[in-house]
This record gives sequence, C-alpha cells and structure tokens, in this order.
Amino acid sequence: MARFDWRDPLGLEAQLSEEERMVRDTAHGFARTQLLPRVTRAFMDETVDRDIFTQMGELGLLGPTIPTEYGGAGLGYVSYGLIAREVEAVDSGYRSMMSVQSSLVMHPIHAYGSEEQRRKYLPKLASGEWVGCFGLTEPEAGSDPGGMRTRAEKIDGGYRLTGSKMWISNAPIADVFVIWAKSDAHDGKIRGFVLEKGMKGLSAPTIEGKLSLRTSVTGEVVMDGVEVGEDALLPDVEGLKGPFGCLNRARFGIAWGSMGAAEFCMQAARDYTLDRKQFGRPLASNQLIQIKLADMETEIALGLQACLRAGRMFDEGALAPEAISILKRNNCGKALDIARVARDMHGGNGIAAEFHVIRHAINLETVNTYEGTHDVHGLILGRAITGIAAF
Ligand code: TGC
Ligand code: FAD
Repeated sequence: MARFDWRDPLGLEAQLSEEERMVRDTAHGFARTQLLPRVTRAFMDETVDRDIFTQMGELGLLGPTIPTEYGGAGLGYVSYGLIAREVEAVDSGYRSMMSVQSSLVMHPIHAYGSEEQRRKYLPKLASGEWVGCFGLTEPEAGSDPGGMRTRAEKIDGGYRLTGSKMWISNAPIADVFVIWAKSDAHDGKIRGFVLEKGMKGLSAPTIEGKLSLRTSVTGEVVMDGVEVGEDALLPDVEGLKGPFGCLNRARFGIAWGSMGAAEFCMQAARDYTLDRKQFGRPLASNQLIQIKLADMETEIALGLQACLRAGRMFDEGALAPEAISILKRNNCGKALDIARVARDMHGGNGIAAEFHVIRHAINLETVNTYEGTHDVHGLILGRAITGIAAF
C-alpha cells in the first residue's frame, strides 16, 4: 500500500522534472537564507530592500521564462510558479516585487516590444540592475481598467502622456515604467509605452500608511505631460489584451505563490499545536484542531495540483485566461482563509510578528484584491459560463 506523505499528499515532487526541482531548490535556499531572516524587520519598518532585485537577478529568478538571449533563464511556466511559491512562503511582498518585474514588465517588453526595446531593457531587468513597474490601475479605474483616463497625445516625433496611475507596485524605486494609455493617434485605443525614471513631468510618490504588503513599496505614477519618442511605444499590441496578456502570467504566478504562503501557515499551525499543551495534552490532539489541519491540507494539495496542471497547459499554449481566473480566485481565497485560521490556532501568539502567520494573513488581503479581485474573477467565470457579462 502506498504511504501517505502529509507534506506532499498527491506526489507533486514526482511530477517535476530535474530542472524544475533544481530551480525550486535554488529559490527555496534563497528565500529561507536571504529573505526570511530580514522579513520581520522589513515589514515592521516598511522598508524595501532594493538589493533583493540584484540578488534575485544573480540567481536567475527575474524573468525566468524570458529567453536566455535577452538575459532570462528560458524556463517553463512550472518553474516560474515554483519560484513564486518559494518566495511567497516568506512574504507576498517579495513575490510581488518579483512577479511585477517578470510578468508585468519583462513579458510585455519581450512579447510586444521592438527588437531594440528588448535589447535595451531586458538584460538589465533580468539582472536586477533596473527595477520595473506596471501602470494600469488609476484612481477612477481599478476593476474596470477600460475606464482609464491617461492619454497619449501625438506630438512631433513621439507622444505626450498625461494622467495618473494608482497603487503601482515598485513605482517609487522604478527605473522603467510600462504605462498603459489611450492613444489619440490610434483611435483612442489602449497602447503600452515604456517610460524611464528622470523624464520631465514623471514622478512616482510613495503611498504611505499601507498596513498590508509592507515589504513591497507601492506608489502613484503622475504623468504631467511626459514627452517620449516614437521608440517608447510598444509596437506589437493594441487594446486591453495587451495588459491582460501580462496579467495572465502574473495571476498564474500568484496562484502558486498564495499556496506557498498557505503551506507556510499550515506548517506553522501544525508545529505550534503539536508543541503547545492545554488541558494537559497537545492542542493537536483535539478534533477541532485536526479538522482545521485536514481542511488546510486538502485545499493546499488540490490548489497546488491545479497549478501544476495549469503550468503544463501554459507551456503547451492551451491555458485559457478563464482557467487562470479559477486558480487565482480559488487559491488566493483559500490561502487567506488558511492564514486566518492558522493565526487563530496560535492563540495570542498568533498576533506576534515572530510567528509570521498574521503577516501572511494581512498580506493575503492584498493578494486577494490585486490582479483582479476575488469577485471580479468570479464574474469573469460567470460570463464564461453563461455568456452574459455581469459588469
Ligand atoms: P473585455 O471586453 O473582457 O476584454 C477586452 C479585450 O481584452 C481581451 N481580454 C484578454 N486578453 C488576454 N487575456 C485576458 N485575460 C483577457 N481578458 C480580456 C478581450 O478578448 C478583448 O480583446 P479585443 O481584441 O476583443 O479588444 O474587457 P472588459 O473591459 O469588459 O474587462 C472586464 C474584466 C473584469 C475582465 C477586466 O477589466 C478585469 O480583469 N479587471 C480586473 C483588473 C485587474 O486585474 N487589474 C490588475 C492591475 S495590475 C495589478 O494588480 C498588479 S499587482 C502585482 C503585484 O504587486 O504582484
Ligand atoms: P474597485 O474596482 O473599486 O473594487 C472595489 C470593490 O468592488 C471590490 O470588492 C470589487 O470586487 C467590487 N467590484 C468592482 N466591480 C464590481 C462589479 N461589477 N460587480 C460587483 N462587485 C464589483 N495595479 C497596477 O496597475 N499595477 C500594480 O503594480 C498594482 N499593484 C498593487 C499593489 C497593491 C498593494 C494594491 C492594493 C493594488 C495594486 N494594484 C496595482 C491595483 C489593483 O489591481 C486594484 O486595487 C484592483 O484591481 C481593484 O481595483 P480597485 O482597488 O479600484 O477596487
């Protein structure tokens, strides 16, 4: 009879290639030795360690699916997901830094950019020498990005961009800004532009006072008539499918990452309740505790197995965006539930930073909201199931 392994109940490990295991081990080693020791202080002080980008770059963790000729690692999407899982097991903010750079900045430059843009930006983004950000959301356009107001006006030899973006990860420390704007020269259609730090009229003030995702800096992007050349336009995409093509990849990574955070919380709750005694016996000997662990185990096993299947489909070009909505919605929602329950199982210690579970729960509130809220992904699925858009 096969033996049950609670750490890997559906044999995920055996389904990975040797290369994928190596990538996972590299990311795991980095996350546990370089990120875990500093995360509590960084979260409490709300500090962003810029050097994390260079460290990740050195290990090939930025833009892992981008071909090697542009500085990427040329890996498949399962490897990308495994990296997200390991990094987010430590902190969703660190995974956020990584996934914005990889999926939301390097991917559009690779997929929609000119050869010149690829050669100029990708190697430096892959090494972490440059930090990128992705500006889609605006103060008046969050779930409905088609309602954006940022405009690109045609001028001699290029464009003038005016507008503002809100809640933009990495923006205050970014060197490269992928900005989505309605372009007058293209019938008001949404187009992508690559802006650079220091351009006249461009600023990225930090949004202060976040109580979630405090290891990752978030800002506004203000464009007060920023003039760029023709070469700033991403030539090969038009319309919302441009930013959504990037979001597909980031949402897929978040589905893996959120499970990493959930695994961390479950293991912490297991260790804590085995160790802690009340009423003369370990907390873990109570049925009410065991059922909570069983629920966590089930959701994590199913969530990860679904991620693996989706990763294989992604590499085959067979993964529909709606399937990514299933994963992003389910895994973020389940991870948030798991983190909250793990926090409860730690009792009073559950609110102490050193036990990590409350930080994960607070972070997962954001993860459940960005990249399409839990309900918006439900509506994307509702539309796919019924053929009727409810938004
Ligand atoms: P809709 O009519 O559905 O589509 C417009 C055009 O886009 C195409 N499309 C997609 N293409 C590729 N992948 C997808 N997932 C796509 N979804 C739609 C579609 O085919 C159409 O193309 P065309 O050629 O016909 O024009 O557009 P809608 O305006 O009705 O959209 C509604 C909805 C709800 C689906 C959408 O607006 C949505 O997903 N809202 C959520 C917004 C969101 O996710 N924002 C994320 C901002 S970035 C972020 O949060 C980063 S956090 C990162 C971090 O720190 O980790
Ligand atoms: P809203 O769209 O106003 O939604 C508010 C509530 O209404 C939600 O519960 C939503 O589910 C619900 N709702 C909306 N529409 C409907 C409907 N039709 N029917 C029923 N309910 C509905 N964006 C970027 O572009 N780049 C980034 O790097 C980035 N990073 C972020 C980092 C952080 C820390 C945060 C918090 C956000 C980030 N975002 C980023 C923005 C993020 O994608 C948006 O916050 C998200 O898409 C939701 O938009 P909103 O905040 O405007 O909420």
